[in-house]
Amino acid sequence: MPGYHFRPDRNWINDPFGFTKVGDRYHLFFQYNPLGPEPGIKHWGHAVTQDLVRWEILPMALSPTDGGPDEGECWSGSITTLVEPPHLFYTGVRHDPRRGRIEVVCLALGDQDLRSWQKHPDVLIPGPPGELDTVGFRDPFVWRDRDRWCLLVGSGIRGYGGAVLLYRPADLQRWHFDGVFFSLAAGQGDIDTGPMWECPQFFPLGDRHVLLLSVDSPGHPTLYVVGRLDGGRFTAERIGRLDVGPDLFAPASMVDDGRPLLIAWAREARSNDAQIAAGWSGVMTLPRALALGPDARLCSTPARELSRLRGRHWQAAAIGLPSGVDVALPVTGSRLEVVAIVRTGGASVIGLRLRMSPDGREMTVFSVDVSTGRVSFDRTASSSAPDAMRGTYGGVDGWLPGERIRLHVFIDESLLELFVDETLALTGRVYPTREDSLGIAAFAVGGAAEIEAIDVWQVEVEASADPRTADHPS
Ligand code: DQQ
Repeated sequence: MPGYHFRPDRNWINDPFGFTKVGDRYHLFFQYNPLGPEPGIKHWGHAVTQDLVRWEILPMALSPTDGGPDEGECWSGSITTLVEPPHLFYTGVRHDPRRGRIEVVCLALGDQDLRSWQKHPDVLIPGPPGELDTVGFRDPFVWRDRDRWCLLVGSGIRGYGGAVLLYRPADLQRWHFDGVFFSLAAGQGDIDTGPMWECPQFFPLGDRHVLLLSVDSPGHPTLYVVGRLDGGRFTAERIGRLDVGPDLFAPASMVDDGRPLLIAWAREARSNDAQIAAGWSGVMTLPRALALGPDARLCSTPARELSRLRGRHWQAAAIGLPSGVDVALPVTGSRLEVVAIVRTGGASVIGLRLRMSPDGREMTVFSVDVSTGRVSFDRTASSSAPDAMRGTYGGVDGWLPGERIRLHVFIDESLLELFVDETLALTGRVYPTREDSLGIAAFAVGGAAEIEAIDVWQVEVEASADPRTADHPS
């Protein structure tokens, strides 16, 4: 079980949203099934933190109402505290025997602590605009462009590809469709942009804007689009993968004093039965800071607040990595932070083996191809459990290594978060079965490399993170 990442200690969570700061407290809402570790019926969970490290779970914010437009489930949405009272926009879901799933935009009004919410009696937006043949209509994201309010809704155009729909208000309780904000034809280019986009997020960054999209396709990639906002339309300059690993989805963003932050859902990569046996499913990534890199690339780094988790420390310098040899580090653990500066020398690939058993039968391999900048995550041998997902994942995002590569790794039991050169991020879940799958080794292939400097910290969960889990009334 992850120790220093945020999650309730039981039941199911997915999609964070409504990431916002009020006074000195950050709030995070999330999809929560209080009845068990399966998707079930989604409610809105609620948690707060002052330091982005220790979270306190508060009573649930929203539950379905019998006979209401959300009688099926309360799906994802967003919150604004720029008005009084705070407004919460969410997806009301119900199931109609003839029409199937019906998704509408609903509203609730909150108190100053964002703890209790009164549902607005009317449906705000009863469905997608009649003039479009859409696939899906959910996850309203509210934002203000100077003095103009906007609501983005995740959707897709049948036979074409993903689309974000724009709504404008007469007032915050009456919205009209104002056109397609952004869309892309599916099946073009190298990136899977899919048929429908969930959980749009939008924020300014420097002189650009950033749109985050969670693609509703089997590989469920999460994309960033950096571009320019012109009136009611958004034009892309660069599209990339927000995270090149297999398990990050539905990020929630906020701008904290000019610093864009995100937290995302780290999905499970094991069977439903294994999740039920564990008693919990889903976990949130660590908070990440986002910045614009060269050529409008979106760069991810762990939020600086995470250094508070650092406990026992080991460091070393000038560790040679002969080609084809695993160099085991004299430090082990299932909750670690590692920062390594690797001089690539003559190597064609450098990497780390993580959560490795002494006999090497269980291990996860994280590597960087020095000439192409491709980052790979190989979990073929991560677990001997038959129901843990295997495979090799990864990607490139136009990043090319220089002479040195900075690897920054957070290991938290089954959750690995990897950052390369303060640019690329990769999130993956692994489920080693052996208690001694705790080792780390470094390697180089195709020529020798060197770890110029390395720091490893044990992450001190008890001392630093104290996630109190209150009972969720249902
Ligand atoms: N999860 C929610 C939807 C959203 C999806 C349902 C993304 O609102 O589109 O739990 O993971």
